[in-house]
Amino acid sequence: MTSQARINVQTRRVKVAIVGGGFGGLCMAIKLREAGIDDFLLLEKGDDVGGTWNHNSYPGAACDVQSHMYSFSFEGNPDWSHRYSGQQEIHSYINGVTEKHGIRQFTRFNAEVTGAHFDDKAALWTLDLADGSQVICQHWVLASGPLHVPSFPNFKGIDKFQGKIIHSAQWDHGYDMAGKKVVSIGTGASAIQYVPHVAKEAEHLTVVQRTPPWIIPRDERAYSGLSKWMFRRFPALRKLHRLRLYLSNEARVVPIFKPRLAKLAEPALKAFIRYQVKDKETARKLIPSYTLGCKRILISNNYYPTFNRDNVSLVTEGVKEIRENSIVFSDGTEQQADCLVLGTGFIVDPRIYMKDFEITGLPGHRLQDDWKDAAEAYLGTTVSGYPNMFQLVGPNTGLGHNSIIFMIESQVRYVIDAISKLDQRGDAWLDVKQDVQNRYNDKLQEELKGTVWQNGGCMSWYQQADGRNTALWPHATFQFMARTWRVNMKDYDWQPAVVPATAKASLGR
Ligand code: N01
Repeated sequence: MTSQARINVQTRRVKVAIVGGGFGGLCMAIKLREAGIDDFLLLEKGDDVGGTWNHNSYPGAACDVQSHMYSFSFEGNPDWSHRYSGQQEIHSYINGVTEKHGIRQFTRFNAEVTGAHFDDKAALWTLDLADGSQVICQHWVLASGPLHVPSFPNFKGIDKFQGKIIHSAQWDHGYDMAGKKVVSIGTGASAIQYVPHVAKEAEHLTVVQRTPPWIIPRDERAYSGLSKWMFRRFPALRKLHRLRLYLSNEARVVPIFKPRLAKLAEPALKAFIRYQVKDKETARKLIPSYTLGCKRILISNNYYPTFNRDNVSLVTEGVKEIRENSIVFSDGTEQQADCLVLGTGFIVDPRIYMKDFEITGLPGHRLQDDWKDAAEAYLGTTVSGYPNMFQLVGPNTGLGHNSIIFMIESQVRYVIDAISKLDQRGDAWLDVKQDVQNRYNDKLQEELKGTVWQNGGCMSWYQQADGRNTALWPHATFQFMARTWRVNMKDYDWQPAVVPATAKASLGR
């Protein structure tokens, strides 16, 4: 069926559709408007903008990148309360930016995309929505983020559990933990933030740790009234502050390539753990055995002291089985539980990475199949065989050392340049050449081999089961900005608006 034949009253036709209303989708919408493109629609699955910062509202949720860096370069906020802001403050920043740029009128909320299909005859994409409607567009931007689908480990017997199960990304604020026995599984970035809060509420909290994270102290300074006034009165000062934060974060890229340098910091951090945790055996269990930086380095001042509380215990045995009202560990011990909190992260299986719906491109291209072994894109933004489809925070654009918003802004600039060039040429679509994409990814994987992520002796969501890292950008962020500054015409096949058979043949498809 062609796109034309599918059009019905519930069909909306736009030049650009954006999927996801987090930082990425919002940035895309703002920059489209600035480029004079108002013919777009932002589709958001939830009932508000914010993406991660709308969904992840667990107690203690906060960002581990400094607020003046974790915000748009073009929308500085002089009023950040602290060096690192909490979820609510970030969410209200996102809402403020949405209002200021009038993006709400372009947004359809509760609009879950369930499929995206390219019609090469019409040179149009059709996005299917859960409510049965469709959006037909020339371009679309997948901005739903890589950490999108919560991971629920398939523990034996979990379906028999009679208590409450809460995932960190789907917190139930109506559930009262007071007087409850809580077992929390996972010790990643999310868990170390909610654990200190749950410990204060629950009668007893058992923290189940498979691999301890490296945690460094958090510089929690509040900005004084004078600082905020200065930032407001003299925006150049705020920009200088941001630049200083950017450069100090950027310097952290060096140990990524020199794991031996990262190791130099480990004795001090081990001493920090022993100093903070009174029980020697617990402190020993909290010390990682892999190189600092191999997994995401976390920041916290209140995680380690939580283990000094009488109502908190640490378990390092694996989960063997879950029963109606308890958890059984691999050493046979059993812990009663009223509530199970899963800080077990997100599914990063390449078949559903960035999306949990079917995407079909040019004939023979289905993203679930093309990404069966590994999620691959060109500059994390375009994928060969999927013309006029762009991704934000796509494969190998994640960071271990600086703000992802810097990467998003670079990608958005690139997408706008691609759309503008296509319009100038009067072409129907652009499609990154397969050999360009292959060469790019081969080189990237080569460069990743020397990094702490591959050689640090750990596994993390950065890696697939075969150890291949398809999540992170292994260079300075300004190098990514330089690479994405402009679209190199030679990297792409450009398809004329009318599709003569000869032109198709010349594309080799
Ligand atoms: O998820 P994770 P997350 N049995 O995948 C454990 C961003 N973020 O939601 O390490 C037992 O990091 C797993 O153990 P192991 C940030 O990019 C940022 O915490 O695999 N345990 C691990 O401890 C971050 O990297 C912020 O051995 C199991 C934990 O669950 C990303 O989101 C805040 C298990 C999962 O940790 C993800 O963080 C929050 C099993 N079957 C998130 N399965 C900030 O900016 C998994 N685990 C602060």
